[in-house]
Amino acid sequence: MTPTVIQTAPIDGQKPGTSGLRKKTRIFLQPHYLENYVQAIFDGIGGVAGAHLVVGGDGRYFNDRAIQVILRMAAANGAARCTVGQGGLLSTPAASHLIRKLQATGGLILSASHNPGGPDEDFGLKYNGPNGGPATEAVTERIHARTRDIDTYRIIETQDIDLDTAGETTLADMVVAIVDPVTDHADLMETLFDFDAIRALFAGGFRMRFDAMHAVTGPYAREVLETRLGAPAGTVVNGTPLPDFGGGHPDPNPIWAKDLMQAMHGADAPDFGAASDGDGDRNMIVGRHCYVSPSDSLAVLADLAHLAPGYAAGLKGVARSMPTSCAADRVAAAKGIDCYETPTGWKFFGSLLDAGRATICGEESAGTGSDHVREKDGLWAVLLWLNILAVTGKSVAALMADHWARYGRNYYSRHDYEAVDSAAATGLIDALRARLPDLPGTEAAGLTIAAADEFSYDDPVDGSRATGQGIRIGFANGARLVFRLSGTGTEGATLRVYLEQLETDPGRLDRDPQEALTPVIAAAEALAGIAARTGRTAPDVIT
Ligand code: G16
Repeated sequence: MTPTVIQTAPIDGQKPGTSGLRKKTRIFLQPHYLENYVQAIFDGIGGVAGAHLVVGGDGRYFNDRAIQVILRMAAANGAARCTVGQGGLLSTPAASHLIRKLQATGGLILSASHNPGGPDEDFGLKYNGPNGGPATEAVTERIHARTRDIDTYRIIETQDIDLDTAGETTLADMVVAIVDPVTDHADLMETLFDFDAIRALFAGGFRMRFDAMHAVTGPYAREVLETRLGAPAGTVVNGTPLPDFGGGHPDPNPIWAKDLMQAMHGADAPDFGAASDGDGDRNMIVGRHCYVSPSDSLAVLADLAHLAPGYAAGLKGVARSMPTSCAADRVAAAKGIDCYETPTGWKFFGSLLDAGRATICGEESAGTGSDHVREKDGLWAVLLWLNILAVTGKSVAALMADHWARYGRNYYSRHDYEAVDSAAATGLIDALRARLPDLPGTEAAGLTIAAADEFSYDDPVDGSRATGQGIRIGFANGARLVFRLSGTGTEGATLRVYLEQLETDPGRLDRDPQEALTPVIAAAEALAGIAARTGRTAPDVIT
């Protein structure tokens, strides 16, 4: 089979965002769109001659077709081997693990994460490097640069590969290995957690509901929770991956995982609830009548991870993205370990994990993970929680009360304004930026501003610098406000406003977060003029 060289031309807008290229599916379906981007990835990483690539995705609409194209292009570009998840499925953490385990060159992961799927919804593609983590900024920039001067791509014209049958086949000179996507990841989980203790928990009548949201984690969760840990059949709900996620948003938060929230707040609520997203890297944790915010989850896991065998030696350090609440910082301080503050994007944790500076990382956007892979890992977070619940014998609510009593509570919320006019959103951020030097010492809605800056990050390991990573406003009373534009949306701009208020008064640790944050919400409006600039008087999503 001789590779065909197809003439093409650059297509505007192929700039990767926070996590690879995410666009409306119909944009990806345009002639040459996918092919241009795949060739730009191959060229941007210096070619794939002789390479071993891991390929898989979250099963959304176009996943299977795109994989066929990627395989034919990999073969045409001289790759030696592609390892593909059976049925084209690989959760993002499972792909990260496979890259590391097989010492592959890297991987192509097809997902738009928590965004809905279907011909009129979203699609995405990202490249992960040899450490199993998302491409660094430098690699991403090379890929983007290549999209801007691309003139040809290489592809083999042949029949489709059977993605559903495990085993090896060839495509021109390239070996294609179709592998069970679940087993390796489940085996890795067994090395980290006390499966006997969790098994005993379930055997004792502990009840759990895991909502896989019709996305990729269903088979992983069934294997681990129901088959290996003995949770009753039916513990995993919505466990079959569907191309359109059953018409929902596979976004594990109280808004989109409403059924789970209702079940966990009902009269006969299970002891523990969890959900994961489209590609299995995000998680939501909820106890009986007790939602745990992602920032609090990170802090509790950092505090109690030593109760799991894989972390018994303690943590080397903790890292969180800048907008994530500062709850983990106080845990790190109490333990005498470093806490790193990075820009939004899991790619920024990679160098800290590789260098052994951080063991656990987390983000307000429902991602937590550790150095076992180089991605966030939804099922990992759920299992660490289960391990902690099994060892302590406490409920989620009791653990949270203990945590806040010891460390204080960072009331936290994120307000999202979606599909905002891009110019209006950029104007809002620009106006705030211009005022930063004058803000300290002034008041916003009665709160005194102590500090104001735009976040920049100097990676302590590789020295790379990332600028323009969000506007930070710190208040004298311990409150904090962050404004940033999302890098994962596919329509207009998404303005994210992150709100935080530290509370240490023991009598005020059990308030409704939105109520506790009312003064900070007012300060955000006073400072940014959100309603006037965007025409929106309320956020679209509050998490
Ligand atoms: C990605 C990144 C995360 C980031 C999230 C939201 O997650 O890996 O680090 O926190 O997007 O980013 P933004 O605020 O720019 O929309 P995922 O789960 O979507 O791959």
